[in-house]
Amino acid sequence: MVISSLADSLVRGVESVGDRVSETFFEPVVRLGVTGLARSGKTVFITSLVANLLDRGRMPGLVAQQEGRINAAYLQPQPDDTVPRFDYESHLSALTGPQPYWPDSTRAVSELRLSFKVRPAGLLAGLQGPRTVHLDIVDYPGEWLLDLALLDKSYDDWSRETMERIAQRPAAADFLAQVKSVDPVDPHDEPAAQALAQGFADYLTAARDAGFYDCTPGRFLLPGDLAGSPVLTFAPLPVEGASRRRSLHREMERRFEAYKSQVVKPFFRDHFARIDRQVVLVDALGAIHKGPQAVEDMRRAMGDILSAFRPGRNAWLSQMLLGKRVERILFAATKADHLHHLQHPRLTAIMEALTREARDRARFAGAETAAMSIAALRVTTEEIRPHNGVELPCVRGTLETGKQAAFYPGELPEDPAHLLNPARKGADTWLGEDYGFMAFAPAHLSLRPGDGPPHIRLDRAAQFLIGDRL
Ligand SMILES: Nc1nc2c(ncn2[C@@H]2O[C@H](COP(=O)(O)OP(=O)(O)OP(=O)(O)O)[C@@H](O)[C@H]2O)c(=O)[nH]1
Ligand SMILES: [Mg+2]
Repeated sequence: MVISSLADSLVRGVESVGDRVSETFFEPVVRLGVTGLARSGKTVFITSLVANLLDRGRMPGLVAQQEGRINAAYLQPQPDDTVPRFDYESHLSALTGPQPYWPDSTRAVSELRLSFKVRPAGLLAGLQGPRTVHLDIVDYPGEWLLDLALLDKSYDDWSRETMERIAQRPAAADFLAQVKSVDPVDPHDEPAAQALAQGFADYLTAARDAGFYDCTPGRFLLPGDLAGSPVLTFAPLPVEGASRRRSLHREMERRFEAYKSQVVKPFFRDHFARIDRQVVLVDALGAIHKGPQAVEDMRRAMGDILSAFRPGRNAWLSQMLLGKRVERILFAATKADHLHHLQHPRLTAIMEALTREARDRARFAGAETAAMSIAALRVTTEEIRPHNGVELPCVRGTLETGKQAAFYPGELPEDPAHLLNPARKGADTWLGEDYGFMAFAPAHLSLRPGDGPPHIRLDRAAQFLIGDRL
């Protein structure tokens, strides 16, 4: 334990020296982490952000662009040879091709380097030539951050807590029956272990589909190339009294520990620890549409996710970070093009309230935070439609079927407490108001030269995240 933490800090130490050396050559690197829970909009966000940074016609809110100081932006080979490259070209052609469609789910970490040639601002403007700034964008699933909490837990604590939490969930019934049918102190038997792990993974998948966000260990849902390996072949298995050597319980415990040291820690060490700026994408509208329980569950998951940004929360992580911290965190409610802009301030207020606790702590820890409502790819237009004598602010877009439809999603409350309080109190449905959600397809685009894809406030998001470094 001591040796491995020591080695971790050494690696970070060496890396920071490397970072500093490249900074002295005036090529600063900004590492931007993009995360969020499944389907929150990470892939679309990165694709549209990069496209709009390459062709900046729709980025007036980015100050360096407004001041005409960005001479060029171009994609470059990324610095990390073992991380998959973010497949920008395929995702962009999905979104902007002749028959546009939403990109497939991506279930692993990936990276892309975008470099800028910028002229300095202010007093230095006339004295220095253009300099190069590298932006490394790292896409990773928010579920992986939830795993940080596992590091502090023993296998038995984790098993007990998990079983308590899922005891009443219909989606867990099969798995709970399965656990009852095995004796944890029986000798380890691989098929039995595999069946339990599969049962647990099936429960997690069903729970996520039912709108629960507390679905850890994160890699069970997103196994990637770890699928089928022993680090993912375990499940919670509470034991009464002492565990025996070579028992099923003992082997599960060993694998849980392996998951922590060989899956969770490397992610935090190799990716998380190096992030300077972070955007956390939240599909708040999707949760509101699913109902109060989904909103409450999302609020809690956000709190857990964000505790990773609170130095000191975890001893191992603080030691590895060596005082380095994320400098800015943006909480962005995505897919705001489902709402008429008149409702955007309300969505932002809900976003702020959803993450209030967590943001207060992050701010306390020295990071600057902001909340925004954005659409990385705007696929709707706005219109006001009369309905029963009132004018409803609607949005119009193309459905998956190719048909056009106008849609009124319901009126979000001015005071976010009207949503968050019933959610906190365990209400089953929203009183009085129904919040609809319509799946619009991306529209066929014909872009003017120099323009990126249409968006809402992506330029302001970019300004907050990286504007000061350009
Ligand atoms: N209208 C609208 N829909 C969006 C936008 N961004 C994302 N979506 C919708 O949200 C879905 C998920 O977006 P992705 O970018 O694939 O989300 P992700 O977080 O990468 O998802 P995973 O890779 O599955 O974790 C898309 O398929 C779209 O249906 C947006 O800006 N506007
Ligand atoms: Mg994705």
